[in-house]
Amino acid sequence: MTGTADAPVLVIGTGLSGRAIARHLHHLRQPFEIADTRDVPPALGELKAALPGVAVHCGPLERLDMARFREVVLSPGVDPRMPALSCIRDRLIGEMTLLRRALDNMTAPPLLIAITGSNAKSTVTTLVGEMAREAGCRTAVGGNLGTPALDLLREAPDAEVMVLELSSFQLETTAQLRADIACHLNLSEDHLDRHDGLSGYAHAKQRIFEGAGHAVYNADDTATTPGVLVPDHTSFTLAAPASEQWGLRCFDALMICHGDEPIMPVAEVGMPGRHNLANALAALAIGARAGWAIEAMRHVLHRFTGLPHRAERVVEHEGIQWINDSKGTNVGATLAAIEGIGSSLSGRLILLAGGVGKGADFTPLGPVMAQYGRLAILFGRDAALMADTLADQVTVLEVATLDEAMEQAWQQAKAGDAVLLSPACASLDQFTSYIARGEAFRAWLSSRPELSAGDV
Ligand code: UMA
Ligand code: ADP
Repeated sequence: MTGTADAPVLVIGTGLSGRAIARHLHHLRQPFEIADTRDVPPALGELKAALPGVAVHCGPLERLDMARFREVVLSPGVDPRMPALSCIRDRLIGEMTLLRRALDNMTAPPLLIAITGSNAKSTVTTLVGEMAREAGCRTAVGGNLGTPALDLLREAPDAEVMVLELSSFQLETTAQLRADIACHLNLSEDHLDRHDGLSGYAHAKQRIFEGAGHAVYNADDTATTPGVLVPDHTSFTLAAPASEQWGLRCFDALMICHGDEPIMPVAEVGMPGRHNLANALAALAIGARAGWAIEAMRHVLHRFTGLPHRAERVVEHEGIQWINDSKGTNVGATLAAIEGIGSSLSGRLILLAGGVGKGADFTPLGPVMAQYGRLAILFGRDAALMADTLADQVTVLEVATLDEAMEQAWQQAKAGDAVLLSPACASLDQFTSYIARGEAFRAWLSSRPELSAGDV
């Protein structure tokens, strides 16, 4: 039996995505087995109980005869370049290929909106989902964020709109997603180890446009321009827009505009920072294409103040803002946060950064810190590396922990300043996740006797 039609499918990975794939195949009554390269993956007993009769293989994949399987479905965290997979490269797929097949089998599939980018995916995906709901559509939101895409098929079987956040890992194994609307927000260095450098990473992201009906891209970032032919497209820019483009124009006040047409004052957008205006424009471009009422989208942009840990204003005390952007885990994200917040301040920015730098080049942070920064306080594993890069352009202070960084910031900040936690690094040297790091930022503030519990 060499990959014949009735041969089993192999699912690799027993995490969130692997379990969703397994549930999907079980629902379709397709024979499958599941593997995990860890000898004892977490919750193995629970997994076996949930999948009675399904073979579960743990440990190195070399122990398996790959030729037995019709197809191999990879979880996003599994690297398709693994040597054990080399003999079945032409039969490797991911969760999104299964999703596409399922949508093709539906009589009334939802409008599929797919969103990628190095940064701002979760923010824009959430915004677009909120806009769709406000416009009165039955809406399912998930993918790399929240519910795995395949689970949405059963959790929201009557959805009219499906909004998916897609990572480069998910797109790497996806050919011809054929999204109705595909959006690429921005490209900057991330996950380079997995994709053999920036061009491999950029290529994976570009797959979002394969077979798409309409492309939405960022006119300020050429790497987001579709590299394949898409029948129709819209773009957004933080500059004055051309006709049919989404952008910003100055009338009496700065306005979000569609071509020449003013849509809403920038001051009425609930999310802080100029970088979030790009996110608002992307969401509007998608929503307009989907045919949702502008009024509904305006409401959402006004009331949506952003997701936790993304440029989240935790407190303002004596004219100093304390902003938690713990999700700023790469240089591109922190650059956007510094520019986005810094450009709106009467004072200067105190940046709290550091952690696991993932081999990134921190040089681009220097010029923006020179422009907007008072001080960079660096903590965690790669603090010294960052300090070496930034010391020529801004005053730097190296400390051991986030708490010490906050103590220093409390002493040095002046009215009009903002203290911004946007680490440009992963958190895993000192925290369990970016969420734990953001919560530590908040906890430190709540413990200050000068701030009352209700403030933070
Ligand atoms: N595994 C192997 N061999 C490997 C690697 C992993 O067997 O070489 C096994 C692990 O032992 C574990 C399982 O695979 O049992 C984990 O699979 P996974 O790493 O693909 O993670 P999941 O739990 O399935 O979650 C994945 C996404 N994770 C990654 O892409 C790393 C989740 O995105 C996503 O929410 C979920 O599917 C549902 O779609 C998280 C993420 O960090 C939020 N994404 C990255 C990001 O946003 O930067 C891309
Ligand atoms: P993702 O899901 O892609 O990680 P998020 O919406 O969670 O995106 O935002 C992650 C970080 O990206 C934010 O904390 C912020 O630092 C940064 N960011 C937000 N908007 C933008 C943007 N338009 N361009 C670049 N970076 C951004």
